[in-house]
Amino acid sequence: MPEDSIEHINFETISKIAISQPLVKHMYTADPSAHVFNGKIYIYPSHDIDAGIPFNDNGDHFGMEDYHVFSMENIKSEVKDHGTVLHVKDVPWAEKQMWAPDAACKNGKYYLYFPAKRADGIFQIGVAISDSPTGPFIPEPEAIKGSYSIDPAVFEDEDGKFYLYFGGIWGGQLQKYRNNNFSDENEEPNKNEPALGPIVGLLTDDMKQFDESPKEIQILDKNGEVLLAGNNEQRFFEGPWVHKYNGKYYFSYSTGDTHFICYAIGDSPYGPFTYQGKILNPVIGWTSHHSICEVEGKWYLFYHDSSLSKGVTHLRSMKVTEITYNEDGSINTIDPYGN
Ligand code: FUB
Repeated sequence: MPEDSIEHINFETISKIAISQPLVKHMYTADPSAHVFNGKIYIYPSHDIDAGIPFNDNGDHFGMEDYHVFSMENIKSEVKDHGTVLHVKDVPWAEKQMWAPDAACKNGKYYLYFPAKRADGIFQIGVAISDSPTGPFIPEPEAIKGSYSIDPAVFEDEDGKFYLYFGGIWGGQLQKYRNNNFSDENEEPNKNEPALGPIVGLLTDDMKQFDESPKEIQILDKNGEVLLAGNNEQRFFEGPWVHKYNGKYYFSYSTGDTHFICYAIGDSPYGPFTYQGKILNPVIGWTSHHSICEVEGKWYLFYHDSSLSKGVTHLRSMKVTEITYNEDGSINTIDPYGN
């Protein structure tokens, strides 16, 4: 949704028909990664601020500096803000743009994975560690070796292995990489070439490094062909997330410039995943970014929109709504404004 269209939107009407309200209104939050740890819901979002940087396709206006953690006793309860748990000034390798994070719990320790730009303007992914789900998190001195781009998401498989998914094109810089190598000359593929896939790597036992060379994931159409770069309504753009439902791996993601949250299904955490459809139609604001979390036997989509800020793309609010599956495992598409 181009920013210049927002003046035509009646935000009072939008907020009346929106299927859910912001989870918090005292600050702007986005990219909510939700998990149930020890029976309680924890949300790890971006903390949106107005850094005074003009809008551009590189996302420079997303000038976030820190992270807060939020918790809920149950899906209907109040949301508690646990305050700042990590600030960019405390991360030795990072300079700016603390974008979408995620967290994992292993053996009583909590790991916050986050992207940030180094002083040379290149995104990497770091990890910060705590004894509590609500931090504070102590960052490792260096970024994760071999990490790049943005939007880390951690998936714990039933065998106890943890996988780190990441990647985002345009401002997220994924188009600058091929086979894990950076070149400033690399760009997005042509429209009739295979789209760039998200990246996944198994994490080491200590959760601090990759245990293998990260691998590109393929998202296929129903004929088994890799989605093409020109297929903007279906191809991966950013915001990877994996959950498991009835023994299948569901890979969901944002299509960026067409503003959908889509999903694809596979039989392995490495894919390939076959495209299935849309989970969420476009929200107010340019970006769409989500997580999917099971709470007490029901499944929820945590997402964001910019309705509270009246359409300011980099001032977003996290929300939650239930998702429903059909017998065949497909997910019913959600319209955020109830149409
Ligand atoms: O929040 C900054 C960026 O916007 C995220 O990393 C992207 O996924 C998009 O939501």
